[in-house]
Amino acid sequence: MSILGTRVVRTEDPRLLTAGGVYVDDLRVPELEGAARVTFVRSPIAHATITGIDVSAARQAPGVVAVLTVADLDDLPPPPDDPGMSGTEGAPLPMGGAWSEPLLAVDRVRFVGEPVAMVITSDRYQGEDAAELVSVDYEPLPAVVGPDAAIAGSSLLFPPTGTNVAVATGAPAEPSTFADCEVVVEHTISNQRLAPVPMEGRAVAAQWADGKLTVWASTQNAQISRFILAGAFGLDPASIRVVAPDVGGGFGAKIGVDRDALLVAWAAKHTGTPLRWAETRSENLLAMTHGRAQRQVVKIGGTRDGRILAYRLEIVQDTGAYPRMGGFLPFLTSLMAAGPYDIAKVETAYRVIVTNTAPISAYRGAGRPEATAAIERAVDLFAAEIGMDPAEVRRINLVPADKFPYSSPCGAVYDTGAYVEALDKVLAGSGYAELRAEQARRRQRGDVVQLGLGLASYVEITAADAAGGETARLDVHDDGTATVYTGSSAHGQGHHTAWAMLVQSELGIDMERVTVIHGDTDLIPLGVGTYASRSLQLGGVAVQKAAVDVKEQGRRLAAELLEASESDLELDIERGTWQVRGDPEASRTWAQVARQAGDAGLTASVNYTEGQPTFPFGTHLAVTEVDTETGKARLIRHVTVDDAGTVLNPVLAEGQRHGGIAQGVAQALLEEMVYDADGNPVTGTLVDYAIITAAELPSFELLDSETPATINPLGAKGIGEAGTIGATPATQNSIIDAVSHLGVRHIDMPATPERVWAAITAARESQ
Ligand code: SMO
Repeated sequence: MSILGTRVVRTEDPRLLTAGGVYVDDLRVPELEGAARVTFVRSPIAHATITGIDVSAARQAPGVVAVLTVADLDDLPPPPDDPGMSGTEGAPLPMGGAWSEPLLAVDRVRFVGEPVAMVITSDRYQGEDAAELVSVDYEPLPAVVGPDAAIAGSSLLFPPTGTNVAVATGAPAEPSTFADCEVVVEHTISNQRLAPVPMEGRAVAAQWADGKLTVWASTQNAQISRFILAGAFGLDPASIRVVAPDVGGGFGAKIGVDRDALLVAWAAKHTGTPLRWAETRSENLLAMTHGRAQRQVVKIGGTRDGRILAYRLEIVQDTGAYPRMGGFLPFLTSLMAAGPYDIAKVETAYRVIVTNTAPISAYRGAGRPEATAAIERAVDLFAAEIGMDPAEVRRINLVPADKFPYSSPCGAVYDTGAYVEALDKVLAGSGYAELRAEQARRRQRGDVVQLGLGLASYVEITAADAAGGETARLDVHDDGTATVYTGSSAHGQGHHTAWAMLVQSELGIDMERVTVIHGDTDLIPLGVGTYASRSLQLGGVAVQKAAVDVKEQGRRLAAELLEASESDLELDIERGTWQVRGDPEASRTWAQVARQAGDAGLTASVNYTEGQPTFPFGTHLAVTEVDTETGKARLIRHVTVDDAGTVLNPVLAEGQRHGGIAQGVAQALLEEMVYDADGNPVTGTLVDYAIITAAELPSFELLDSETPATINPLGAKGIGEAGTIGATPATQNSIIDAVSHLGVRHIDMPATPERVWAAITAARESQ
């Protein structure tokens, strides 16, 4: 029996759970012997001109090696454009040029947390003290916070551009779009700003020796990081080595390396000292990128019997102080705007604005959760307006199974799907009808604690940049062990388990005898890394193809050893041996076959570029109890189908769903990165920024569904982001549903007790 599809426990865990991982700040390598510490001096003001920086006192402080400002940057080439994902064709990217981000603030700061100077000290604590002595003269400017202030433009972040709107694109509202609709509903909704909060914050170490730069970074992509560093320093990539050791989560915010990491690498050259930097939790909340941050206007229309005919989504994407990948997110939101529904007319339009807040970039789903949140709210608003059960409205409008591949009006081609089946499975698996009956009883009795049912059906694009490909090399050694070198980059997902399973299933080499290496550009110069739920469908396929290649080489070598014809040979997968068909007595092991390969070695390299995006889908049902007197909402059940094609290892897939659901529920219930009107972050610690814990969550009820992708030989789609995408609107919809009989139609996220209570009170007062 093949190991594929079986519940193999993570081989990573014994080490991570006992000895612990080795993260950047744990590294004790000879190259970093005597490394000094970097401390950033960051702007305490959201928007100001800098009229002077005095570092003289700081330079005299104990342990100080150097204090650097922009004046010291003269040995650097001009700043690079956005260090992010390469832009998908058609997306206007407002990066670089007039909007470009200096490495250190030049004469203006644009968000609280922006790096203004760097203090290099022997010990970390000395850096904290010396940084306090750097005196910066700020002349405050009016801060731009939120869409209205940005669009009004009375204060500009980049005065030469004449505007805070970096991009405006899309379809103008066409009145005829909604002409055939009997019912039209419109609403403005907030997809609030979130902080990624990886357990390990950003961390970088850098060393220059003999003209070669080595950077250890907590990153999702060593190879992309190398590319960014090469661009920033005008270096040949061959003279840079990037190593990603254990990485404690990324969620999109660790794609490549950012400006702070570039500064550490540059300062290591400037000072001639190996350097380390690991941010504090406060720095992480202030100055790592944030995610989401869209204001959306949804307009949905259709017939009274539940058919949706038209949908329009207008987005204002806040991209923070500098247009990094945030400028690209609404392109993905627009691409997936129609969701899993067959809607005749769909229009999208968006603006990208700059504000005096931390830059926005990818965060678990990066643009697609925002699309799902918008249309799932719109569908519920439409259902409430026509008085139909939201499950029924979804069933009527979901793309039916016989329409795949389905060309959405937004330009995406959904590969395979069984959307109605996913919905029906969740309704049956949750006992939806009985839950509705219980809800009716509580309403009838006028219970204080009401029950809410929230659905979200979704489809998302994964591996949107599949054409970028992914690499794998597989070596089989003379002792019968094997090594995989993967361009994918593990940071919690379980790649080492998954890739070893692929080798075992193809070659019969036990996965305990397979070593997986990732994240070192000296060993793996070519690769892309892990984001956009791309790993298995690209990197995994590359590993499998390398294994198939090795197998064919093995067949030839075994034929030589057994003096038989290749066509008579077979590989016994259970034993991992080659034999003449029907003659297991005369067999050769992988060790013998590898030795036969001689000096050339038994090895195969693959750069898999034939992949295409895939479209996972599913339905989530959230069940909440809402206390109508206090406004407190509690999630009591969460039932999901998340169909990501053929599952390689249910343990890994379920782990991704668990984490994703928790993060998705967190957006609906708890999390928001808040700035006041002056651009001061007011959720700058984990006391104010409420991340979710197990105490707020029920056990998830995960239902199985596998509709294979047809584009790749593993049948795999992405699973990393799906849970987050479905869970957020399902939870939000359930809270609103719990109080909809009181007249509530919408509550913005996070649905805090205060917001829920205010919505109930406002609805009661207007009746
Ligand atoms: S938000 Mo992801 O790492 O594409």
